[in-house]
This record gives sequence, structure tokens and C-alpha cells, in this order.
Amino acid sequence: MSASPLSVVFAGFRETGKTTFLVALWHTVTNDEVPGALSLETFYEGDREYITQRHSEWLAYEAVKRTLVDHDTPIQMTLREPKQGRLLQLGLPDLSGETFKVQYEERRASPVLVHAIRGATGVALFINPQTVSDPTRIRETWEALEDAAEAPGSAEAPSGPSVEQSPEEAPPGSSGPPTGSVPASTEPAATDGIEAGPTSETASRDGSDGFDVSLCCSQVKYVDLLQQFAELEPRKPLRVAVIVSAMDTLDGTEFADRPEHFLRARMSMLDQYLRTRSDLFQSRVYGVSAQGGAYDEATIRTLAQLGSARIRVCNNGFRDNDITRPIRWLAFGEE
Ligand SMILES: Nc1nc2c(ncn2[C@@H]2O[C@H](COP(=O)(O)OP(=O)(O)OP(=O)(O)O)[C@@H](O)[C@H]2O)c(=O)[nH]1
Ligand SMILES: [Mg+2]
Repeated sequence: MSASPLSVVFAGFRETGKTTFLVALWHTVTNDEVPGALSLETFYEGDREYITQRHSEWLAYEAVKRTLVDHDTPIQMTLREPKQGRLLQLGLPDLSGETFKVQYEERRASPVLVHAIRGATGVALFINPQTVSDPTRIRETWEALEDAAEAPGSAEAPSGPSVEQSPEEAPPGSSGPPTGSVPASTEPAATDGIEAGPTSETASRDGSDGFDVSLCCSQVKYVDLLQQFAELEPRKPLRVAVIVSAMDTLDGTEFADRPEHFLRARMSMLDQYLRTRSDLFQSRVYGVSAQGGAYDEATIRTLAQLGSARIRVCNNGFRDNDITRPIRWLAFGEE
């Protein structure tokens, strides 16, 4: 038995798949259907009703209810690892995406989050590929500004790409330089589950320079979040399992079963940050489909035939149904 309970923090902005993962994990450890997976020895603390209610939603092919406020009493359970018979006492708080939004946008850490990060053996960092906001390339920014300047009624084309162009100087029809949305778009997207906040004219981290942190692209937010975690004095290096959730939505793309490629291609700064700051973080990338697919009629029929095998975990082109793999790595440093 571990000397003291280990704790894993599920981190990620809103609707990135944290609760669905927790529920699929609960299903796996309580059903003993997946060979090699951790299994539940005892449930000894936490709100059992909360997890069983979310589990019922998952079994009924309904999206689990959003976690609007932190569910700060961690689910505490003892899990058995079958290969060596090791027992693992694990605490899993179900935190709300709002907590991470506030942490990133306002740099205000909730006591629950500080406590969780300081006591964590590892962090599962959730990224939903459906809501990732790509960085805007400088060339695309420039072309968008040119297009806006050439639009009827505009004064003149800008004389060169300037990232310092103020909203007042922006060409008519534009609301200022694009600030991190999907490529070639000047419209800020409501992504990462973070609603587009007040306009850049009225809001910024310090309220003075027209810079709106909520509009930054996803990887900037995640790197910033990790940097803030590092400042909370967690164990070093802290294990980080990057969980690319809803992997079923990447089926048929070049990223199918290859979440590490998704990270490298779509979030290269986050990827590089984790590689270069190995003094702070030890990381691995997992792709997870905790639902098994979207909840449309045809998919539900397929999922119903699969049972526990509807849960999918993958990396490096390998796929199985053991959602406890990332947890084993976070807890023991090996799967
Ligand atoms: N297609 C697909 N959708 C998923 C999967 N996992 C989660 N989702 C969807 O992603 C959305 C968010 O899932 P949640 O688990 O509630 O996310 P969360 O991170 O707990 O969100 P907050 O509670 O708001 O912080 C829901 O609409 C889910 O249906 C998956 O494996 N596949
Ligand atoms: Mg949740």
C-alpha cells in the first residue's frame, strides 16, 4: 500500500472532458471487464451519489452534467493494480472548468486548486480537440487586415503588419488585430469552453491596454496554466498526462490514435514547452474517448454492443480500452 494517498488533479478548461473521464474510470474500476486495469478495492470517502448519478447519465448515453462549481470533496478510493498486486489510494477532486478559467484569466487561485496542485502526484491535463483555438499566423493577420482595408469604405491599406496597431487605428470594419482565433478569421471564437469575454476595448488582464486574455489561442492558455501550477510549488518534476479527449472526433483524420501528433501539429508551443521544461514536468500524451462517440442514434446503437469496450485509450498508434493506463502512469511512473 502506498505510504499516503496519492492525488491526481484533473485540470482543463470548461467542457474538456474531465467529468466524463472520471465517470468512465469509475465504470472501469467497478466492473472488472478490462484485463490489466485497476480495480476498485474500497471506496472510502467522497460523494458516492455524485459519481453514481454521473455514471447513470453516461450509461444512458447522455452528456454528464457540467461541473459548475468545484466538487471539492475528492472521490477517494483504493484501487488494486493487478500485475504486482499493488494497492493505490487515490483522491480525485472533480474541479470545474470555471476554476481554471479564473486561474488563467484573473490569476486567482482558488484554495481548492492550490491545495490540490500542492498535494498532487500528477496532473491530467484535458484538451478537447473540438474546441481548440488555433494560433493566428502573422501572414493571415496581415491578409485579414489588407482585406479589411480594401473593403468598400475603408481609408487606405495598412503600410505593414503591425502587431501593435490599436483598435482606433484598425481599418474600418475590423475590430482590431485578430487576437487568436481560427486561422484566417477575424472573429473571436468561443473556444476552450471560455466564452468570448468583454470586447478588447473594455477588458484586459490589467484593464488598460485593450488586450483580452480570454481571446488568446488555446496553447497559450495551457502553457500559462502550467507555468502558474509550477509557481504553486508542486512536486518537481510533476507528472503531466496530457489527455486529448473525445478522440473519436479525430477518427478518419491524420491524428486518429495519434494524440501526440495532434499536440505536435496543433499545439506545438505546448508540446515544446513540456519537452523543454523537463525540470518542472514529466509528460506523456494519451488520447481518450471516454464516451466512445457522439451520442447520435446510430452511434448509440454501436456503443450499446460494446459495453466497457466503448471506452478507448490510445497513443503512438496503439489503442486499447484501459482508461486506467494514464492513472497508473501518473501514480506509479509506469503503466
Ligand atoms: N464525442 C465525444 N464527446 C465527449 C467525450 N467526452 C466528453 N465529451 C463531450 O464533451 C463535453 C464536455 O464533457 P465534460 O466531461 O462535462 O467536461 P468537463 O471538463 O467536466 O466540463 P466542466 O464540468 O464544464 O469543467 C460534453 O458535451 C461531452 O458530451 C468523448 O469521448 N467523445
Ligand atoms: Mg465537469
